[in-house]
Amino acid sequence: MTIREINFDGLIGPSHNYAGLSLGNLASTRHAGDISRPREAALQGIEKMRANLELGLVQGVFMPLPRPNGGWLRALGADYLECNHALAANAMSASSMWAANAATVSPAPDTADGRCHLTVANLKTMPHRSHEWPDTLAQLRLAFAHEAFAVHSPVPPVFGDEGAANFMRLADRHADKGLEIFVYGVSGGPFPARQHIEASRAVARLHRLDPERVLFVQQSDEAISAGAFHNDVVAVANERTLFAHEKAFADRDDTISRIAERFPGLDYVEVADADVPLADAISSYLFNAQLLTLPSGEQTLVVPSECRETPTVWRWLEAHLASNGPIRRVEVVDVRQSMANGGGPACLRLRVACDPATVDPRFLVDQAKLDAMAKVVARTWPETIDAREVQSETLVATVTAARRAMLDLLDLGALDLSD
Ligand code: SUG
Repeated sequence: MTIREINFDGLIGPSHNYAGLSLGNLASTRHAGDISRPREAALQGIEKMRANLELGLVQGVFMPLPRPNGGWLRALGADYLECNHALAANAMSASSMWAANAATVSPAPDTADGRCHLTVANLKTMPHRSHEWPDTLAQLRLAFAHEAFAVHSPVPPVFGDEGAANFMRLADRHADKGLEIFVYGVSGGPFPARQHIEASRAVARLHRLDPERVLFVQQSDEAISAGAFHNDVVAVANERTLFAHEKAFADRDDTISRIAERFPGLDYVEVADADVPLADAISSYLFNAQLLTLPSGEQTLVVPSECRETPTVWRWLEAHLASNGPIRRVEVVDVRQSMANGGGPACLRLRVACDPATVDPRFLVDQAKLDAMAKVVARTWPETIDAREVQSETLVATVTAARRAMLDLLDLGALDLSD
């Protein structure tokens, strides 16, 4: 068995729009009511997948979920075209594109039964995200049907769970036994703390992790209040490297020493607030980057273009590269359409370290498949959506047909069960 890290990107769905649904996510609030460009958004996401393939990495994809979510509205006794606008916006959101929130993943080397465990996130804090999980679960059960995986239902929605966005794993190599770090929030000042420690503990139990190789660490209230609604907005880990902002964790010194004690090989790269103020880190999404190990063994950081436009951030990156630090390269990707809703390169992907041969091949991509997907997007995804006018029969028909065309292309009609 050859374990490799696979990044599964959520294909940006045809209903992508700016409804301003996420309190505490500053970009979502700032862009509420803007006109979105779903076609351009999805093509940007596809280009990001292409760039990862070009780096010699294995790349996967998840399909957009059925929108509007008619089943969810029916359970609320509502009809999409007639219900109030807020409900309709929640039913139409394309938020499953942010696949880092799909599930928490514990690779096989970490678990007692040697299987790779995935627990779907309940996403209960935000109404528009709380109804993603049944369709996400169906998709994960299909993609990871092999006996090498155990796919769990979400933890009960008394405790909020936002999946891998609040989770980090340290290991010498992806294929080695790792230290799994669950990051929870307690308070976010005016904003909700979305990840509850009890949800994280439940996931660790369900995944049959060795308690000696698990840590629960608290996100700083200051970071959440400043707009870091998920930990992956202020920290990212890859193999031995932990790359974080000075203000990412509550009680920084204690947190870092607990991590270093459990994982002595730690390579900690910290960005001081004096060099990159928290506000710049959050607006540029410096830490919402993909920190990837290339086939050469070197690490590259895939950052959004906003990093190049933020002088403190770009200066820091140039200085780090010149200093021979653990990040050897920086790649810049344009995911502006997703960024305007608070979703950077790391939000758009779920990392699963596993043997690619055990994954349903329909969920793996190569350049030819991406070419074909881009053609379907260009032909069927709406060019623009005005979030104030989503209750339109024509839009529903367009969005439904576009998703169906993509499922047909990838032979994934099995995902078209709900409406
Ligand atoms: O949950 N935005 C998402 C962004 C998720 C980012 N994911 C990670 N950090 N891993 C959220 O806040 C905005 C939707 C809107 O306003 O229309 C939204 O849901």
